[in-house]
Amino acid sequence: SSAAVIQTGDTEPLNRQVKLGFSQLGSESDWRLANTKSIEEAAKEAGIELLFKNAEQSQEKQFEAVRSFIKEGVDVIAIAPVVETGWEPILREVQEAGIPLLILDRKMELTDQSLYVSFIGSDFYEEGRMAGRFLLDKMRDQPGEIRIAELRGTEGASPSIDRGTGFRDAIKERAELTIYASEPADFTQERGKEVMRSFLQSYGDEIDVLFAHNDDMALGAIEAVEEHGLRPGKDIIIISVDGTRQAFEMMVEGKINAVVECNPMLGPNVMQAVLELMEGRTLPKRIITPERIYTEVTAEREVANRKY
Ligand code: GZL
Repeated sequence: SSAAVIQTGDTEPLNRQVKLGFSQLGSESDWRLANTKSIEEAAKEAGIELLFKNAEQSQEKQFEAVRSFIKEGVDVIAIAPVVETGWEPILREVQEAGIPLLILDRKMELTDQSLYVSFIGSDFYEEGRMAGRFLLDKMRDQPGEIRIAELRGTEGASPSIDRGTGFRDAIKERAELTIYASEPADFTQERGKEVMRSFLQSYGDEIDVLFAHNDDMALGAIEAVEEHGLRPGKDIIIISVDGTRQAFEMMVEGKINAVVECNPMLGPNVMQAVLELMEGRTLPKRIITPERIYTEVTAEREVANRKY
């Protein structure tokens, strides 16, 4: 692939391939697989050499990956952090090595904002709020208490924290909407099924709504609901996040009632940021992809457009 010839800060054009080290957090969901694919394809497209390491949910492995990128002498490092905390020490090593850092997808809890150049990802709080506002509308004509079960994502990950907070802030508007059960299910289909099965065994037919922090857990939960002899999307209203093709297919079948989009296709934004960094340009601190909610009403029209 052609090297990306970049005008660096000084006059000399950089006539070697730009090297990006990317620490990906895992491969737990369809969203994550699409995210990895988007980064790999966009790097190829941009003529950027991608050093890719998958940490399979281990923050320690992410630290090791970052140290290997520093040793390798990459031009830019990008990290999709599995959880929000514990990042300052390794980011200081990156800063001392003089390598610019991009934070992708999930956020880090940092006291020193100079440790990274830009965050490129979604507004998870807004995603949670959109889910909560949909539920307020959906249940407007249903009087009495509405019992909600929640499948949270990876404990300590910003999408889990912020989607939960945004959802709770939105449903505060109606006291009868209560979170009856809430457990982490790690963003995977398998854990979503197991935890939903345990909810149904404990609370049986008292659950009115399921809020799943991602589609993979929602798909697992649908299996558990059907095994329990109930109709997903009817006996239990189901709201999910990501917007994968499978979730849209479930909406067309009436088994999921609404899906909040969370766009995994960060690749083009990331490579644009890398090339601009190499030209010595300054970047915005936050680069957020616009997102919206889709419901069972619009699913039919939209399903064919889904790219992940
Ligand atoms: C959100 C991303 C989440 C997705 C899940 O940006 O971090 O992680 O919602 C994925 O599907 O596992």
